[in-house]
Amino acid sequence: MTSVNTSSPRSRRSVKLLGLLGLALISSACASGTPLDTLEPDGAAARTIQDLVGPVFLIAGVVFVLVEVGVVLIAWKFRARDTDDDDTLPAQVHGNNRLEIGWTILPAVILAFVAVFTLVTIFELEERDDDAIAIGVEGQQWWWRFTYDIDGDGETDITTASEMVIPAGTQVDLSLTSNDVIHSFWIPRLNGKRDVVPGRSNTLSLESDEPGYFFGQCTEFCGLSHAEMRMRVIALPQDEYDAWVEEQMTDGPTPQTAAQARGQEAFSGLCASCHSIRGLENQPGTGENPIPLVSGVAPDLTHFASRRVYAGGLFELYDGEGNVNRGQLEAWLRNPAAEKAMAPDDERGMPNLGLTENQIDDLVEYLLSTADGPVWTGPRND
Ligand code: HEC
Ligand SMILES: [Cu+2]
Repeated sequence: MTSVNTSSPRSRRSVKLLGLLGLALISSACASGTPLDTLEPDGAAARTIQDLVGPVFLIAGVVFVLVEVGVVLIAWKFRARDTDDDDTLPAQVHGNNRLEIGWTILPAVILAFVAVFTLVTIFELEERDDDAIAIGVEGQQWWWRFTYDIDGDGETDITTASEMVIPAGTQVDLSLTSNDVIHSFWIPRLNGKRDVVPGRSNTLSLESDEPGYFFGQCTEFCGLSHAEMRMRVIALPQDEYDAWVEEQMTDGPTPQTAAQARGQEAFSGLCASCHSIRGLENQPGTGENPIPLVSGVAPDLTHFASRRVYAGGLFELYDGEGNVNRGQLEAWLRNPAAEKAMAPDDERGMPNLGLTENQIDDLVEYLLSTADGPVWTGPRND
C-alpha cells in the first residue's frame, strides 16, 4: 500500500488548487443581481416552479448530509488500525436484512412523496387563463421572432424580433416552433425552458407580476452563434402596452429627409428581399435573395428603432441615456459576420452586402426613422 505524502510540494500545490476551485465555485454561487437567476421568480409560473424546487432541495439536502456524515463516520469507526499487517482481512459479515429493506423502502417513499407534488406542479403550469394573449415564437439561427395576432383573425398583425412586449399582470400563451434546428426558449425569471422544434408547435405561458425587462437565452446548442441568440421580455403597464400595439400596427416610416429617402430606396433594392417594412412597396431590386436563407425569414424592420436590442439581443441600439449607438449599427451593416459569429455566405444570418459608406449612412438614417426611440427606457434588471 502506498501512503499519500501530503507534505510534498506537489501535493501541497494540488490541495491549494482544489481549495481555490472550491472557493471560486462557492463565491460564484453568491452573485446577486444576476439577470438569468431562476431562483428569483417574477411571475406566476416561475413562482410555481420555485415552490416545488425549495422543498425538494431541502429534502435532497437532508438526505445528502445524512448519507455523507454516515459514510464518513462509518469509514472512521471501522478503519484498519493495524497498518503493519496488510494480509489479514477484516471479519466477513453478511448484510443486515432489516437495514437493507429499510433503505430500499425509505427512498422509494421519499421519491413517491416528491412525485405527487411534481405532478401537481406540472398540471398547474399547463393551466391557461381565458383572457390570455397569444404570441407566436419562432427560433432561427440565431435570433427569435415574435408574432401577434391582435384581432384574432388568424393573420399576423405585429412582428418583432429579439424583444417580446407583453402587458404586465396578464398571462401570455406562447406557441413555439423553429424554422431550422432545435432551439430552446428560456426566460428564467418568468418560467422554465421549452424546446423549440422544427415542424412542431410547443406551448408555454408567461406572466410578469410587474412591468420590467427580463433576460433570456437560447439554451439548446444551435450552431455557431448559439451563445449570441438572446431574447428579452418587456412587460409594460396595460395602457403602455395598448399604445405599443397601436404604434406597431402602423406602417413603416415615410422619409422626411433626403438621406432617409435615399436610405429607403437602397433598402427596397438591397434589403427588402429578406427584410420587410410594412407599407413599403417592394420596388424591383435584385428580385431574389442574394442568399436564400435557411430559415426563410429575417427580422421585420417596420419599427426596428422601437427595439432596444437587435441581432439576437447582442447589440444595444441605445445607450443608457437614450442616444443611438450609431457606430455599432454601421459596423453591423458594413460586415455582420465581423460583429456576430456567423460563417460568411452560410445562408444563415445576415450576409455582407458590400455596402458603400454613403449607403450605410443613408440606410441608418432610414432605419432610425422607424420609431422615436426604444419602447422600454426603465432599468433592465429587477
Ligand atoms: C439574405 C437575407 C438578408 C439581406 C439581403 C439583408 N439582411 Fe439584414 N438580416 C438578415 C438576417 C438573417 C438577420 C438576423 C441576423 C441575426 O440576428 O443573427 C438580419 C439582421 C438585420 C438587422 C438587425 C435586426 C434585428 O432586429 O435584429 C438589421 C438592422 C438589418 N439586418 C439590416 C439590413 C439592411 C439595411 C439590409 C440591406 C442593406 C439587409 N439587412 C439585408 C438577413 C438579411
Ligand atoms: Cu438557438
